Amino acid sequence: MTEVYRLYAITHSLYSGRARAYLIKQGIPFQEFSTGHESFKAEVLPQGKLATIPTLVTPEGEVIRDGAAIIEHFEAANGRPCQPGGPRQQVISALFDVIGTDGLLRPAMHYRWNFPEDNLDFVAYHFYHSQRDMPERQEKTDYMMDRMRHAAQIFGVTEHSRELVEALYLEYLDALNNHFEQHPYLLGWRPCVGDFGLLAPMYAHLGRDPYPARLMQQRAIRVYRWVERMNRADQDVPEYFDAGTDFLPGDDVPDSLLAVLRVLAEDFIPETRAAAQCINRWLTERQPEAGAAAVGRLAEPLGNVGFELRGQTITALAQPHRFYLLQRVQAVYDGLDAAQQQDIEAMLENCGMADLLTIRLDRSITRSGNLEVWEA
Ligand SMILES: N[C@@H](CCC(=O)N[C@@H](CS)C(=O)NCC(=O)O)C(=O)O
Repeated sequence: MTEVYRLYAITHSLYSGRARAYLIKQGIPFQEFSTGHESFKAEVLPQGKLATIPTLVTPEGEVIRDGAAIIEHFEAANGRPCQPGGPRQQVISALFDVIGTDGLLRPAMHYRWNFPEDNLDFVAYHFYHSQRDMPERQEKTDYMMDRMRHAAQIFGVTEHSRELVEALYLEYLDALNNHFEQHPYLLGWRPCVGDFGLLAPMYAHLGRDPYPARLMQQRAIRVYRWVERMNRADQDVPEYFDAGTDFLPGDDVPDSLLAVLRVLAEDFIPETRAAAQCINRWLTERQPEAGAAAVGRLAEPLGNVGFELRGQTITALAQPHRFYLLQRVQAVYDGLDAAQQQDIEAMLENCGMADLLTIRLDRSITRSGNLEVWEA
């Protein structure tokens, strides 16, 4: 009998889209439940620790909370099918994973919450149906929606910055569309871990809510097709001739992808730099114990940071999660010999991302018992 995994997730959730697509692409049988399902609170939450989605339950009953951890579970067990072999492609894949899960929250939140005429009914339907069927269902729905609406501001979208957030998003969308002209996935003919990370904001919010989905369909057809493709089990590349099956040969990273990163670097680099300074200051002052929660609702909020973007100041929450995933980019680089490191530095210089190799927290983050925690 086939063993079926249980994926606690919901259609409109940003992080759920990343794990779901991975399961689909890897042919892993699963059934999806919302956190409104009775079993979530009773059976899953005690082991998952936080009520976040996605959370996976294996056929043996093991609970894995967090999209990155779900993907890592299968990657480690199955010979890393979504990790390219060469260091250049490995760095790029890990980099898109961080940017997708943490670097595109501003446009994702803006295009969901700031176009209520187009989006509100659609979004409300989904929030309502992710709540348990109890008398306070509507109240809880309103509370969750208000919380997420507020998140847009916390991540830095205000009346003052919205034009800039849109301008940057459209430039990124055009560059990504251009990349997909030659390649169906980021690094060639199959998805890497970075494709799944990038899908997080590009599916539920930017590729599915009515206003941004229409924008994507009309302005960036190839990006829209990639979003569809990422949610299909087959390779789904009929519009490409001479399709291959693997990552690009020779550890090649196409210029078209570096052009995408060049746009993304404009806010990702100054925001990461400012967040690292803020979190390092906090670490010095607070000296959290080894094993204390670093990420999630159990962790203390660490503060807001301001950074400059095209002559404007954006204020956003400093989030350790970005650095948890950035550690993976840095680990690939740290494990290389001097010549290979120079090659990576040159590639990242070329797209404005080189500073990511040196922007580091004073303490590392690891996972323990389904939580991200500070190391000693
Ligand atoms: N680092 C986690 C983040 C998961 C997360 O924050 N998920 C959101 C939904 S997209 C959530 O469950 N939010 C509910 C809450 O924080 O109460 C992951 O990558 O899975």
